[in-house]
Amino acid sequence: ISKFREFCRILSHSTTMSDQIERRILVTGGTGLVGKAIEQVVNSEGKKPNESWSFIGSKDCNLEDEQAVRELFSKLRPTHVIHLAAMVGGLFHNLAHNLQFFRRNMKINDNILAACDEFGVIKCVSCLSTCIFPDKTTYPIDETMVHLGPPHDSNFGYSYAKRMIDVLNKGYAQEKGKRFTSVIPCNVFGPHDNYNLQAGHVLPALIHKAYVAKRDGTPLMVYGTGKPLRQFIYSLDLAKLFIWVMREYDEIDPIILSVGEEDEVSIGQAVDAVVKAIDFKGEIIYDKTKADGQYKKTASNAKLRKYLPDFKFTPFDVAIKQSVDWFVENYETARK
Ligand code: NAP
Ligand code: GFB
Repeated sequence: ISKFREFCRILSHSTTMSDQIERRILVTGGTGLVGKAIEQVVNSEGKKPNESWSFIGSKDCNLEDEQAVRELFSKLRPTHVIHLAAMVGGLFHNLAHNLQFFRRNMKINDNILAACDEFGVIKCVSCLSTCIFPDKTTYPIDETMVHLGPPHDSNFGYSYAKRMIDVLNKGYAQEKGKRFTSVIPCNVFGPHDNYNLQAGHVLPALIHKAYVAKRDGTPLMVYGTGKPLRQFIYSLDLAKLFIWVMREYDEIDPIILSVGEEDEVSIGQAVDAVVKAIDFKGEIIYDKTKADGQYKKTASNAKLRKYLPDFKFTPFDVAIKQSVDWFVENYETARK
């Protein structure tokens, strides 16, 4: 493995050195929160002359269908894949559908990596999540801890399916010499999020609920105690890091893409940030009959900082304001 890694480093360095190698990049999950952020960054930074990008959603191909995936790869012939597509959701969606989260994501992930292998994809970057780490753990969590114990029970289906991506990546490296790797984002938010109140994550749900409460003059209902702690990364910051991983990162082992431990906030602080950004002045009610989920999943971004010591994250309040403004401007067409 170490000789292979050295070879990859040379290959990757030569690739980095001469960015003349043509890259046909397929982004699965390209119509979602993270995919749309990557598309925005790629379009705003200006495309590299040797790169062409395809962003696909489920209408382009149902990635649970093995044959459809092979036909997609045969048509597009990608050299690089950013694999985002998944059944995704917040705490309450996971609590209600652990089996679906496991089965659908296992199918999607196995189909994508098998097609990457069959069609000679040079590099595939898949997406895990900080919520998949062991629930009983020491802090801060780091990349070496993915498999060291069962995940929080609320999302075991999603978590085990995500962990199998790391197992598949190791298998493809060992048996086929493939460069398939993964990143581990903390909670993500930003424009084009999923604002559905049953399936969505906490920040898009709060933004949606605060918008309606302000419009109708009703109280803002927050679930749980507001005490759990989360690290939140702005989707546009994550997008820049994802593009860097695709172009420069050459390890098979995953890398956490998260704000620092010191940027962790409570759900209550997240509520305050949304309320301030949307200028809601009504009553806020915490419904403590609803689940809190995992209390904390504090992750270290030390490995990322070793590679990118100067990367600047958008300040949380600024990112929340931009996300709220996007939702207000796009209320009619937003996913909700
Ligand atoms: P999202 O907004 O829900 O988007 C999901 C994407 O996957 C959409 O483009 C969707 O297509 C596509 N998709 C779902 N099922 C599919 C299928 N059967 N065939 C083809 N495409 C399918 O999700 P996201 O928040 O951007 O998440 C992207 C990745 O980041 C996921 O792997 C997720 O696990 C990971 N992640 C997310 C968070 C977070 O807080 N959001 C945190 C950590 C990791 P349609 O648009 O057609 O439905
Ligand atoms: O983003 P979220 O749904 O998922 O956050 P997790 C759940 C936390 O926010 C809980 C509180 O403490 C909830 O009580 N909360 C308050 C709300 N109001 C609301 C609301 O209206 N909607 C929601 N959804 N929460 C997820 C994992 O965990 O993290 C997923 O289950 C995924 O698999 C995601 O990986 C990144 O952060 O708790």
